[in-house]
Amino acid sequence: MLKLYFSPSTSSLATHIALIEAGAAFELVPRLLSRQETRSAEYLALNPDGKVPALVTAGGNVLTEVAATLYYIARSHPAAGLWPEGDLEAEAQVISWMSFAASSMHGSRAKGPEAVAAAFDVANRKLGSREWAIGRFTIADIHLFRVYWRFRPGIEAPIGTYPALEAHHDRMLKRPAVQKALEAEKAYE
Ligand SMILES: N[C@@H](CCC(=O)N[C@@H](CS)C(=O)NCC(=O)O)C(=O)O
Repeated sequence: MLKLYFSPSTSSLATHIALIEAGAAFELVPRLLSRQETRSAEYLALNPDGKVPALVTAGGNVLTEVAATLYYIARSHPAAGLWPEGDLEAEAQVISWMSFAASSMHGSRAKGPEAVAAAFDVANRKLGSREWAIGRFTIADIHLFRVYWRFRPGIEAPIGTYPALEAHHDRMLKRPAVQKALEAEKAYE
């Protein structure tokens, strides 16, 4: 069984959502940031970077970085259709979106609210009129949603500033897997 080391409402939420979307069998292992549990010797032995998520795969390997965990889950559960297998252009677009979410979007927080707003503006324009990041639902949407959902309350922008992102966010919140993951993580806050 897959094992997800997580802390509620953090980057690991994306992996948690993907596991549920995929219908994977998994165990949740809390390592709370609020208690600095990711800084323990035990956790650092698992992930020297001291960050969540960390996913223990079916092969017993520890996988870190949101994008890698989402890729692993999507590819190991093909029936869920979270990865556009065999469509090279679409596969590359998913990687492009996840790289953007992990670097430009997630990385913007350390630079302050103006940088977050600038990254949101780019994401909003990239998304445009599409319902999902690459046109159909994939792991790119899970990654994009998690970063926007978490960082949006930290910036002062009236409703309507990022219409495409806001609509994407609302669409994601309607997904049972997203609701289930958010509900499950509440118990650890
Ligand atoms: N690049 C990493 C970022 C993961 C990350 O920043 N995780 C944060 C929570 S959102 C964390 O565990 N921080 C703990 C720390 O820095 O001590 C990824 O994509 O997984």
